[in-house]
Amino acid sequence: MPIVTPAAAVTLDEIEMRVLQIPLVSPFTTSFGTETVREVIIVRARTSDGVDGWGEIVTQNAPLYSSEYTQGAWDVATRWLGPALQQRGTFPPEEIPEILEPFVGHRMAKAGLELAALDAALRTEGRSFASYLGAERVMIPSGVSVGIQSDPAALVETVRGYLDEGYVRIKIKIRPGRDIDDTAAVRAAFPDIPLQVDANSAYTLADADTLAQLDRFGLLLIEQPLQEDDIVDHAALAQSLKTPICLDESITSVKAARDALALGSTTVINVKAGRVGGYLEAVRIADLCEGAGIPVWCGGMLETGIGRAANAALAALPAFTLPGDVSASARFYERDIVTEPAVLEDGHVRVPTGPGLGVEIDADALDAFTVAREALRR
Ligand code: NPG
Repeated sequence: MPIVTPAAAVTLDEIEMRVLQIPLVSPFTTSFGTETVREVIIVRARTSDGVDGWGEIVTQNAPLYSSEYTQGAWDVATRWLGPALQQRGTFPPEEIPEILEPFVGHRMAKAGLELAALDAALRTEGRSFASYLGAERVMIPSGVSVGIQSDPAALVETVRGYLDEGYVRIKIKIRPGRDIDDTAAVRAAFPDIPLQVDANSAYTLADADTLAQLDRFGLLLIEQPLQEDDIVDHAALAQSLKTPICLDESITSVKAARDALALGSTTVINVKAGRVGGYLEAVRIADLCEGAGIPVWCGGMLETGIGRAANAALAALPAFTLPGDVSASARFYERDIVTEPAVLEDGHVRVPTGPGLGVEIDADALDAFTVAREALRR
């Protein structure tokens, strides 16, 4: 459902950005590397009414998942995007995509600024982000993303731990050489769990025979096996696999989603607001998929309590028919930057209902993890 009631107009008197470095509870290994610290940019947008809205720019330290990375996002947000919003004066946040449209790319940076402005507008109104987006659920089923472990036996034990905590769906990361045996081990140990794999672009069409070996494990889907721009190759691969392909990195906009569906490159879509330039575009993709009968789920980028709250609201929309990567904060962080980090309740995460994102910032934690900050004033 398109957004029905626009948010209040805002004037962004101050936009403060901070780079945070937050330690992870355990190393997170994907096909593109291992992270032990989450580097992320937090945005605070203060309106002329003195209300603070919060957003999160989900770039990583290095451009390995996508071309965006922290220092690049910082530069474009402080030099171009933030000033463009402040120069616009007073505007409803729904105009942000159009205001920022002249600046090519940089979708994660745009998404973080959009979220901060939306949060500020909705806190001013006393309306929750979830109700603004059209969310219908109060709890969402929670999946967990499991990084590559030292060997298949260790992976099975890690998965067992998450299942014991109550996660309702498991996603394991794969890469060439750590795919079939890992998946086989998890499937043998847990024959009935909802299971999917994520390659993060690590394969080429020449690996089609290897990927076809995954068909015997009854997976929900295989996520992003080929490169971001391999839309035609993904369509060819889909022909040779029984396992549904779900695109992540390739879906950078509603246009990209429409093209991928038209070509038959994907039959499931992972929606991530950062990757597509914001929550408004994310809702447009969800609407497109709902209309086309394509299942969607909410991806994750190791968000702090800010982005996690926003993702829980997004995942509560009716279009989101598969469990997403919206796990408890403790999956990644010992200490979060919100006062009430998301917890797992019977395999589900609660959708915040308070004004805006419905979370309060833990100012001490925010300060403790801050390594750089800059404020833009109108
Ligand atoms: O639960 O937030 C989460 C992490 C989910 O695996 C996850 N994210 O490729 O989807 C991904 C991956 C990722 C994380 C990619 C961080 C890039 C950065």
